[in-house]
Amino acid sequence: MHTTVGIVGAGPAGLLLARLLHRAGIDSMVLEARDREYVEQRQRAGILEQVTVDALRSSGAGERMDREGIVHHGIELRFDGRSYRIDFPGLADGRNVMVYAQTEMVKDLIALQLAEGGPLVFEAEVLAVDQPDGAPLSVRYRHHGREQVLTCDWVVGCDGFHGVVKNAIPEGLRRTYEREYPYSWLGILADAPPVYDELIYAHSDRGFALASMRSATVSRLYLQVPNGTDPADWPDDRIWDELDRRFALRGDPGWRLARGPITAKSVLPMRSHVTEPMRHDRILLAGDAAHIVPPTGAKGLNLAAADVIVLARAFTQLRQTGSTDLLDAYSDTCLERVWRAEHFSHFMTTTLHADPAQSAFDTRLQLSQLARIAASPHASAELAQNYVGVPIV
Ligand code: RFL
Ligand code: PHB
Repeated sequence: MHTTVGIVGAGPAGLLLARLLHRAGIDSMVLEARDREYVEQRQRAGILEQVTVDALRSSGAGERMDREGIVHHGIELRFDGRSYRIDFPGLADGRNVMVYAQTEMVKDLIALQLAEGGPLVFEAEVLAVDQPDGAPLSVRYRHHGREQVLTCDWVVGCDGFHGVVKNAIPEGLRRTYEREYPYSWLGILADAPPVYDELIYAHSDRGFALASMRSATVSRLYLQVPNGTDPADWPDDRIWDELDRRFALRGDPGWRLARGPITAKSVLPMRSHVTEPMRHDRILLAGDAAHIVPPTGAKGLNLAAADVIVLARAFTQLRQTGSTDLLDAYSDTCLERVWRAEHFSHFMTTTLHADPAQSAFDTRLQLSQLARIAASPHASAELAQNYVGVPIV
């Protein structure tokens, strides 16, 4: 088997890339280690930037998102028992974000790719990418217990943080930058209506909490917990009580979340990570395979989408003109956006969470920073513009 672009991984990055290439008339094949059901059920992100929304539409997979997605025009910051709204359109050139779950986006992309795209093979675990001199790249993978080989002109590693494609970049040429955080998130899905029509990011002396949603009847909520927390130590009532404490409003002591059955519960660790460069010869990395952000800025999925938008344009230029200019610039183009998002996600994370080692002095600095954001149009515009993301030029 041979294809022009071999794509490893059918998360948002790999699937969106396959769709954009298909629309540009470039053939590709996607190899995914897990089965379809697993990939479609994985609970993850929920906020799409305008750039991601536009790319989904131009990939042909935007119809259900436009019907069911919820446009959000701002977020609420809650700290020191008070709440402040950040208005996106007014502060960020009319831009907004869309609430549409990653699981739904992935289902839409898979259905369309299987209906009218190139091959998308589930339960095909890539073992290694080999680069014989002058010959096409070869991707070795295991499918139904048999080892097979796909040869490709280009290979794109969209295989997430634990992926194998980055191992094909010689170690001496790879640089990694990393930060781990001394806390995790306990995330729940609940059959309970969101109590507010926008997301609430809360700083409290008991730690961070976030109220998000999936629909008018399903809430997605997160609590800061210590690393290594076992979700079994958090019975449902304990979670709801703790959420209410962290979202408490001084002027409205009766404020409570609407409660309902909790349908999923998991703990996720937080990490910042960048691998550079994102291209070596005919091997490219996109999405979590190259970079991870803590979820506080809602950037992970959007960065993955931005990478493959840039990459699809580069392959289109190569096909139409024979020029590799955009492919040559791919790593630098993406890393500029990646590092902006790394900074913003780190800023949001460290400003809103309680580090177990932090002093009362550190907490006062956090509160001063949050008060500055609330009081200053410049400071809130900086947050709003980073949150909604910048267009790809
Ligand atoms: P993905 O989604 O991890 O997809 C990678 C795919 O590659 C497959 N794979 C392989 N396939 C073949 N052969 C191999 N050897 C392979 N190795 C791996 C995997 O099975 C998988 O299907 O990466 P992608 O496409 O770059 O997309 C990135 C986003 O998924 C990610 O940035 C966000 O979901 C991050 N993230 C969150 N971001 C947010 O903005 N808000 C969130 O609430 C949020 N929650 C999360 C998250 C990431 C999580 N992970 C990765 C632990 C919650 C979790 C649990
Ligand atoms: C989510 O809805 O899952 C979500 C929203 C915003 C974040 C992180 C996660 O910053």
